[in-house]
Amino acid sequence: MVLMMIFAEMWYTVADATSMDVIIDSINTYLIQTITMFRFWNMAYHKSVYKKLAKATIESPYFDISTKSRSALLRYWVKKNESYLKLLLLIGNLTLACWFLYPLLDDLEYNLFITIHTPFFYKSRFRYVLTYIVFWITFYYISNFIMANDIMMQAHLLHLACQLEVLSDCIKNTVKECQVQFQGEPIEKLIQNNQFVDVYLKRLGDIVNQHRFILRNIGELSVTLSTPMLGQLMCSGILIAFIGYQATTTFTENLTLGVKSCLYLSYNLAEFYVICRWCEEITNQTQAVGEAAYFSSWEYGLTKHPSVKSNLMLIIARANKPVIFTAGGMYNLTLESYTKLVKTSYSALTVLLRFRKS
Ligand SMILES: *[C@@H]1O[C@H](CO)[C@@H](O)[C@H](O)[C@H]1NC(C)=O
Ligand SMILES: *[C@@H]1O[C@H](CO)[C@@H](O)[C@H](O)[C@H]1NC(C)=O
Ligand SMILES: CC(=O)N[C@H]1CO[C@H](CO)[C@@H](O)[C@@H]1O
Repeated sequence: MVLMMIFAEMWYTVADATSMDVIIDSINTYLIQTITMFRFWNMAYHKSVYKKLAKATIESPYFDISTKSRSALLRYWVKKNESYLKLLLLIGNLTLACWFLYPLLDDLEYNLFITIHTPFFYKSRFRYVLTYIVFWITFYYISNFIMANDIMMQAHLLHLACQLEVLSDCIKNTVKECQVQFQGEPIEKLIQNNQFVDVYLKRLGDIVNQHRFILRNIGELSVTLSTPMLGQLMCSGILIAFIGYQATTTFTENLTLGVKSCLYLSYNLAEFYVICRWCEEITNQTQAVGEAAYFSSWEYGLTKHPSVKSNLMLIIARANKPVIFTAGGMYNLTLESYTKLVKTSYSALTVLLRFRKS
């Protein structure tokens, strides 16, 4: 359905478009659909990776949220996920509402909300209503497909950030939590106790396993995401410039169309922001794991056991090289690149506006 829609929209651009504004308008619609299709295909192609990621939080035996502070961490991330999900859905649906309304509110007769080539004549009252409803259902479905894709992407990234933060908390509190089983005897005494050292080592081993497991998942995800994110970056750049252009040129003439453009612009800005923000968060969290290992109370003399030392060193060494998500290996997905992208798009927008004036 999406492909048919994109095809019909491109047909319109090639065959019927009359001005630059119309061409830009149609590019705005099919660019976002194309990149979503590409991302969806990529996700379907790497289904096994995403399946593993989806199960990683609940099915990992070492994902330990037994303490109050760690279940609070989990709740924090659940809440974050929910609020960003609501934000994206809100902006998306407001955009759609304006999108569907503007052809009904302006003074043109029988115009549709997308620039599309129809192989039949629809400019009579009955046919127009029918065509409008069919396109409305199709377009609404496709738009929700786009939003669902973005939300799924965010959920995958948030899970990883949450797992990493929980792991950091586990590492920081390892000694304290092992102490509990020994009625809170002072640590200076406990390090002489072989039973305690065994308990501690077992726990540390679990943590090392969980760390390796999470890092492997992140590595696989970042490999599968690299190409789609490069596409997303380019599309977002073009879309932000073009929609910004549309918003500035139409706002004074057709208010609903102007509002629609502004909302659509916000959606695109928010979508890419969410991706960059959570990718950076994961990068930061992978680093934080190393710091947590440093603050894990090793200084009481636990490191005189060689395997404690090597396990801690392993964690720190792995955390020393933070995972950075990239778009095609060329751009780091961080908030800094996001700012750069928005700035570039803004420059392109001013060029477009100057071009229009002359
Ligand atoms: C990641 O860490 C850097 C440097 O400490 C900080 O400036 C940035 O705000 C952090 N990013 C997020 C998303 O927390
Ligand atoms: C991406 O981040 C790494 C590590 O911080 C840095 O070495 C590299 O230059 C960055 N790449 C770009 C394109 O900014
Ligand atoms: C794209 C579109 O609907 N443009 C209309 C905006 O409003 C002016 C005047 O109200 C119309 O002439 C345009 O066709």
